[in-house]
Amino acid sequence: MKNNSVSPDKDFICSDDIRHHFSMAMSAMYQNEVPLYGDLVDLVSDVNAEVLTSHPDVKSQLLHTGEIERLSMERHGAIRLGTAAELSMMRRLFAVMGMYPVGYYDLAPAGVPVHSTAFRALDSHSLHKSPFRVFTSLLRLDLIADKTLQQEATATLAQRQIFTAGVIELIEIFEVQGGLTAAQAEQFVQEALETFRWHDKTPVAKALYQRLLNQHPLVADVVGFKGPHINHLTPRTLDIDAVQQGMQARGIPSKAIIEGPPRRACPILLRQTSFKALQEAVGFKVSDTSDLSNGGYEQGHHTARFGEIEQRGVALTQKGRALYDELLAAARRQLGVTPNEDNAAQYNQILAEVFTAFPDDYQTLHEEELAYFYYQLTDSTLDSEDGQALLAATLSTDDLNKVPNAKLTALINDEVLRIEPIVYEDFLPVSAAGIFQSNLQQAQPSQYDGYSSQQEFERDLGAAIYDEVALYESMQAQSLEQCLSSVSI
Ligand code: OOG
Ligand code: NI
Repeated sequence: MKNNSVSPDKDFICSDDIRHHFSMAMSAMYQNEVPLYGDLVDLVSDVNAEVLTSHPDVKSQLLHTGEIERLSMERHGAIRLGTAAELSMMRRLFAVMGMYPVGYYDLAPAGVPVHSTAFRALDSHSLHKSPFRVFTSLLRLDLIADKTLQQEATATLAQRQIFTAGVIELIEIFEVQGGLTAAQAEQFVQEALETFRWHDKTPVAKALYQRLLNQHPLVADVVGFKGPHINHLTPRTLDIDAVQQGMQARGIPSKAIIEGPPRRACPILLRQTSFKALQEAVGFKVSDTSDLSNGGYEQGHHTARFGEIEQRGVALTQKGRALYDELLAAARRQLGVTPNEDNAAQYNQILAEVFTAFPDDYQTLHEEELAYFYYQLTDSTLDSEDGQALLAATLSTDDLNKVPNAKLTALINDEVLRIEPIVYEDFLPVSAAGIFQSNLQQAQPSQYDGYSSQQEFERDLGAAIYDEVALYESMQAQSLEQCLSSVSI
């Protein structure tokens, strides 16, 4: 490739734009591969249009936060990787698109032998330009009890190359130049897409696949394939219950339980549901190379890819999150077993009752410091010098990262400031485990005891993971700073 010597300046395409193009290309590819996903996107867009018409409050909130424009864009996908080298190169690939690892999720305690992070944009501006994110899991082969199989899996993974030579070259150019030109960016999107493509021919024999499957379906899904096919893409809805009903009405086989908190007036964190994984035909490599009657492959099937929908709510502070975790655990304890199809109605009822302990209006969530908010000037403050003077005088002596909540509450009550929820951009480990499990076709161990560590994950990743709470905190503080800097006093 030429252009190695382009100087780092205006000729480069913004990473946000590369991410946007990539997410559109990925969506088109997945729609082609899994047509049911396209039906889901249509259903979600109908439901969202209906909510925006019937709930002007929701519409005005999304206008104020800037989310309205990104609503129809893709939200998240998920992949599963096999080795530290794959994870580290994937981090470098996502960095080209302005996506960085945020949050650490250990799923082993929930019986899923992976640990994960989510690659996403970090600040509001970039998130609004393209909120695309990818939940990325690393398989933990160390949790495989059968040591012979563990070695075979390791050897199989060592032979695959999930990145094209072209994408690696472009990643290196990006790192040296500090950006990609338009032509390079376009080529990058095409080459990067190859990594996420579905392959209907496996590099392993059926017998090995079956042994991997018996160990855990996830092990087969990673080790048995040429690359980390995107396993779902998830649009964002404003009313997940309506989409769940819509799926059932259209005969789309949905998951019985919506993961996460119950339905509320003021949504918190993340609610998710999915349609079940498809059984897809795949050709397994025949080990007997003398039989090439079918091109060296024998027919079989694999179950992995599905569709998911999410509804996002306000991000919680550590205090809010602790309350969420406590209430979710209490609801599950009360149910006594893992929520499933047979106890869905009972679980939903318990969940709703238990969560009455979580305040359900934004004022109280703010006053009790349970959630994060953008501070914005009210229309009357924008029009009045008095309001602006009051704001400037009240906050003049404060460190904007640590303004006492009571002061801000007073400004809100005086209608100098208004609050708008900062949307939760991340994932939830219990929900993620539920999504994984509902899409695996056979029973698995209920938990792994092996220890997991963020440090080990970061070592494999080759970088530190961003702490999501710190990111929300700084978004909140920045919004206050913006209020102050935009007053003309
Ligand atoms: C990831 C499952 C988790 C979510 O939205 O919580 C996830 C996977 O199945 O690979 O995507
Ligand atoms: Ni997902």
